[in-house]
Amino acid sequence: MKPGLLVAGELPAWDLEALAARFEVHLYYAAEDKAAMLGRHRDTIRAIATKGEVGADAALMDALPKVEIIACYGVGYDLIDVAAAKARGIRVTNTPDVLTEEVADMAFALLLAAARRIPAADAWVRDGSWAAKGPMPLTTRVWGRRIGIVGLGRIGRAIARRAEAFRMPIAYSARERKADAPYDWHPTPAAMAPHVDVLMVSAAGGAATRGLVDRAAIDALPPHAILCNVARGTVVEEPALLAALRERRIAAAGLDVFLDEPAIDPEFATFDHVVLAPHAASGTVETRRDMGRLMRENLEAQMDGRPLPTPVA
Ligand code: 8YV
Repeated sequence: MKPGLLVAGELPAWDLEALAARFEVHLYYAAEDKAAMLGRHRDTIRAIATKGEVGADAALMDALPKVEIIACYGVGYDLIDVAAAKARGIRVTNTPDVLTEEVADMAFALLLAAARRIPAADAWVRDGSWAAKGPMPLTTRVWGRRIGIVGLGRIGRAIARRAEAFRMPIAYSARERKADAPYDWHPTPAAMAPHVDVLMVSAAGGAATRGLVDRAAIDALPPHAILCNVARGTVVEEPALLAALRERRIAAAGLDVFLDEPAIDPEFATFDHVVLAPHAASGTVETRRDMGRLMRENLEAQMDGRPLPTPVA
């Protein structure tokens, strides 16, 4: 008999098909009566597949006492209660590295789109403004501007590599100076903000970074600054960001993540100086296939009693 797998968040069909070869798959996200599903398969579900935006809490773990592993489809596992998992002897894995370059690409896509007003440019051509009114209003430069990266982890470093190619002076904020990073260090985003033209948020989510980019940081940005976030909505103090955008105290923003997803604060959509994306930074076919493969490798390794490829706990 195949072990049971609870799929907590929606996955592509190619992953579900591959998982079905090894597991009895239970689509929790699609179940109308979730409690009934948990009750029915309480003794056979040995693994949970979840996603960054879905996570897994202690109550779910308690409902499935045979679970040995929670595999996250994503690098960020801030919504998985890792302490609760550890206390129950449940392993936790994520999908690092395979999405790093993709997220860094999106960070720059949002930055370029916000600075060069790509959505407005596209509209200018489509709606006939070009022919009717002439050239669109001038935009602002990205290359050579000073970038400050909040969180110099894997993704932050991939963003920094791109920034080097754009000949941008690079700074980063982190609790500790990183001996191997040849960039200017600041202990907090607020300390870094006055010295940058672009504030790029790429820190891990979770309790430790909640509101890290706080009102002080946002208020310390120069008025021509562009803020981009490809991390988690929780990392930025959203009311302060909204106020800065509303009062035009910063020039623009490029945002892939928000405090409330997918029902984001509707005010974001009223700004013409903001470019929005639906938490899609890792969302290419190529990277999602790699993420799915790595998640499956973790699940299968646990079932086979082999070492886990990418454990976090
Ligand atoms: C999502 C992410 O998990 O990796 C992360 O931390 O935020 C994303 O890759 C992705 O949307 C999959 O659900």
